[in-house]
Amino acid sequence: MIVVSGIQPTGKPHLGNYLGAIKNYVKLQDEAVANNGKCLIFLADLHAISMPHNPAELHAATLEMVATLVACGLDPSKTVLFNQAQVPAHAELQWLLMGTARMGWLNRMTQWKDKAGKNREGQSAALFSYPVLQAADVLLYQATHVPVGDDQKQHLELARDIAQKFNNDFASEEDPVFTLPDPFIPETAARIMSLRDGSKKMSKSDPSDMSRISLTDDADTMAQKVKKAKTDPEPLPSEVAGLAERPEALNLVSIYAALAETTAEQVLADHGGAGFGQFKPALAELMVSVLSPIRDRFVELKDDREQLDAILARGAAQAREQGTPTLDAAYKALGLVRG
Ligand code: AQP
Repeated sequence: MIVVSGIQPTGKPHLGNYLGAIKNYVKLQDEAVANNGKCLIFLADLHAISMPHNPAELHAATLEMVATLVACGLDPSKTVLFNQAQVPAHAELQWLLMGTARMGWLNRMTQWKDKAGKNREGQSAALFSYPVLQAADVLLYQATHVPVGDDQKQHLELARDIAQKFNNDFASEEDPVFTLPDPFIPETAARIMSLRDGSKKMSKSDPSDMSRISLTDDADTMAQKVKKAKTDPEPLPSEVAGLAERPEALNLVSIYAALAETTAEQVLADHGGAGFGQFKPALAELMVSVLSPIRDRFVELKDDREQLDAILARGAAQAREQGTPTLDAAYKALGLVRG
């Protein structure tokens, strides 16, 4: 069992990142330890430069993200926690895979289409080839389990296609260079939506801070955001089918279910018939009880620069060692001569 996943230090991590991905990092970290496996979680700082960015903010956000992940329960003695920029093998393997990835495959990626919008010509080449770096990130360590939110499913399928084609073209079925990774997507909360618009996913880059719950928000801010969340005038139905045309109501019920570690059916069995005037305070109370301890740990850790740097340096050294055999095998399979 080799667990690998990453998160971009492009802003403050939010409830969607937590319920869709980070919670599963922690769960799989413990399973990996119990099964003599490995867990590697990285800050995707190389991905972060695919969009316009401020270098000083990227550095600060990278350290904040480490503090957040540790506050959420990632334990650097169990998980290899590092940033991509300290492990050059990620960028090297991306280049080696660029000969295998097809333009048509990348052109079909919905994240590329969404982020580029109508201005494709004006986007960075890094944004277009972003999924190839993602493939390198997981293939480098022979990942078996990749905990991600639903929005990353397509990129992981692409990583499998790249691995399969590379193995077919340059290796053999008996002795493949890469393992085909499987996504690990939560059943509830695989895609948490914006609090302002139930058709858009909650995102760090949304210009409205009211659209997301940041893991660093204090209790009052969280309660305010839940109170102001967009809803409709109807009371909650008693069955999930009743949420079909109500994306904002479905989102709040899903958030409640994921935080309470129960199902949407159970939430509606308990709260069906309630209006949002009743349901929102209950949701805010639950959210604060789950997220406040994370925020408290984050506040303790965030200014301990020495500890955060040490975590990243140690993790990077382990990751460099771990990735070497696969990188060597990829160079060799391609017939590239190295020293
Ligand atoms: N709304 C979401 N619901 C569930 N899971 C989510 N993830 C992101 N948003 C949601 C999952 O969080 C992990 C880390 O994501 P990321 O930061 O690497 O990239 P992202 O998907 O691009 O996240 P954002 O917040 O939308 O960032 P920006 O705005 O910078 O692009 C991934 O596993 C992702 O699935």
